[in-house]
Amino acid sequence: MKRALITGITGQDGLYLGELLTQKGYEVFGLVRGQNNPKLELVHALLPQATLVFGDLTDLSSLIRALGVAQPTEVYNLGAVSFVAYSWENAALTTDVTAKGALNMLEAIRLYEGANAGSVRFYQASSSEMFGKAQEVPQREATLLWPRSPYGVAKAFAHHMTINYRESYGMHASSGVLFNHESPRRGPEFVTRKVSQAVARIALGKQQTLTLGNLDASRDWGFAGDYVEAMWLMMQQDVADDYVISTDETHNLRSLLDVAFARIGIDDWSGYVKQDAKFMRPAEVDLLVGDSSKARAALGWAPRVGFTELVNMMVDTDLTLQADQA
Ligand code: NDP
Ligand code: GDR
Repeated sequence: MKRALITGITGQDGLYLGELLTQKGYEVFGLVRGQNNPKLELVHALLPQATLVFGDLTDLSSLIRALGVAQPTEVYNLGAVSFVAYSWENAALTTDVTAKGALNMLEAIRLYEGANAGSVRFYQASSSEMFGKAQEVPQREATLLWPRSPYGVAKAFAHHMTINYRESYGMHASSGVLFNHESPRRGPEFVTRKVSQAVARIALGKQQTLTLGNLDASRDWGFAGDYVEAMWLMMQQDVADDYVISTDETHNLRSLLDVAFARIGIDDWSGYVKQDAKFMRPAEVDLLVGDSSKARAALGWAPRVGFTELVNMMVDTDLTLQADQA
């Protein structure tokens, strides 16, 4: 039986990946931080067979211990401070968790593997935020990294460190450069979920308006359920490598609003949406769109859920959730 250790199992991707690996017959272990993590109940409900190990990416000894408990064949490093806007206000913490945390996990695996380099396959959750001030459109594996946020810088460090451990120690370490992926499980701080929640509340008469930042931001938005399959596929390759994962389509925030409001029968959303400078970022990543042709050819991966279907799925789920709440 294959055994997988997932850091960040309480997050959006950790939950989908845990479900996928359980369906594939894996024994799943999840690293959970904090002595009383509020998301534990959710993990127990969705992943009843998973074994949870307490630890923190900033604590190397806890990672060594987690490897000893899980004895994994695959490690998926999804844990991070992942909210870009927050990373300016917490740059050192972001560096400790998102950058140095990845190094800690690589180092823990190197020590755990000993003479058996490559016996544990490692996945690093890299990000399109590393492309930042995009040096070419669309962005592919070879595009120069130019991160524009402390989060992007931290992810670039972790990405290069993953490649470095592969090249220096022969580790089976892959980096998935994933573009934005969303779902009804997305944290409410991210813009897609902020919109789907607000639109649902407006439909139910619970909220009047929605306040956003830069409406011209464009993203390549896919469905998280599709993207965890790409992570798994990378880990099944004999040779570790790096892959861009994206839909290869870009949409701006205005078209996200068009689709979300249309779902509740509103064609002109201008009276419902306000802008506030507090949601603008010190440096913006204006246009991100991926070129995932390498992954499509080498892994046989392709996204299944399109943009409109994704937004509708999120609005529909929030309509149900909001209707259930008093
Ligand atoms: P989430 O924000 O939903 O989840 C982040 C996870 O990291 C949570 O489980 C959180 O646990 C955990 N975590 C935070 N700090 C620590 C720490 N010190 N030690 C251990 N775990 C910690 O992110 P997603 O699921 O959306 O993303 C998964 C990964 O993929 C992240 O690394 C993200 O940066 C990256 N990524 C995401 C993309 C996306 O569009 N979703 C695109 C590209 C990359 P806790 O419950 O304790 O808070
Ligand atoms: P992002 O996602 O920064 O791309 O990072 P987010 O949804 O936060 O922002 C997307 C774009 O929307 C603009 N925007 C707003 N964003 C938020 N959160 N709130 C607002 O009110 C708002 N108004 C406009 C932003 O300026 C931005 O341009 C996500 C995270 O999951 C990262 O961890 C991951 O690495 C990248 O995606 C790929």
